[in-house]
Amino acid sequence: MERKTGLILALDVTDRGRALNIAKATAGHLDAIKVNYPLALACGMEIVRDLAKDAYVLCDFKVADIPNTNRLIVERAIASGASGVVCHAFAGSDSVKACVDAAKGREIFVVTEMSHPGGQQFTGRLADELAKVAVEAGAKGVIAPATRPDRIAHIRKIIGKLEILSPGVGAQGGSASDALKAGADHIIVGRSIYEASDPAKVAKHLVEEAQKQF
Ligand code: OMP
Repeated sequence: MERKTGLILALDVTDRGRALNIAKATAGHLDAIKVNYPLALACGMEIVRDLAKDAYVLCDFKVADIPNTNRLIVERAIASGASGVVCHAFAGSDSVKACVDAAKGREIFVVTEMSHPGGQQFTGRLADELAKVAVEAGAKGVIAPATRPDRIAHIRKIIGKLEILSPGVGAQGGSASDALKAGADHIIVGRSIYEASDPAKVAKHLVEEAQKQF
């Protein structure tokens, strides 16, 4: 994922018109739009097709199944226009490898430690191993928590030059500058942008904050 602004919008709304309006209003401030289940289940994969005409779409389906099912899911996301897909590593190296192979040059990002409090319960304990699986499977990058910048710095040591996408800025309490200073390449922001009365203004401010760290 090319870094121009450092900002990925998590478009977790469930109304097609609202999603397209927010995407259009914020477009100039974004490196990518992340589509998770709420939007895809509400609007179908047609929304990925539409957004992908003008943007890098990251399908955050947190793929975590046996290799064959993972392959089928990633193939469907790519066929709908996704440029990247998020998967979990706890299903094992073979399952992550199946995602990388199915992506055929598109990008796979692997979740390490999750950003919410419960992320420390299991994923935090296994984060080193999950990050190693990402490296060994040939993933493009990992997801690491803006809510715990020290963990971003720690995971950076394990993954070397792989990309770090970091959620948890704003609504979950993390800060854009702390995450980027700790080694994140992009921040992922949802509610702070899409619940704002002026999403473009918030996105612009976040990008200004981010650019100071580049
Ligand atoms: P906000 O908390 O509204 O900014 O949204 C954060 C987005 O990042 C949501 O789409 C989450 O599903 C996603 N996310 C996390 O919040 N924490 C994680 O550990 C991983 C993800 C993710 O994989 O994107």
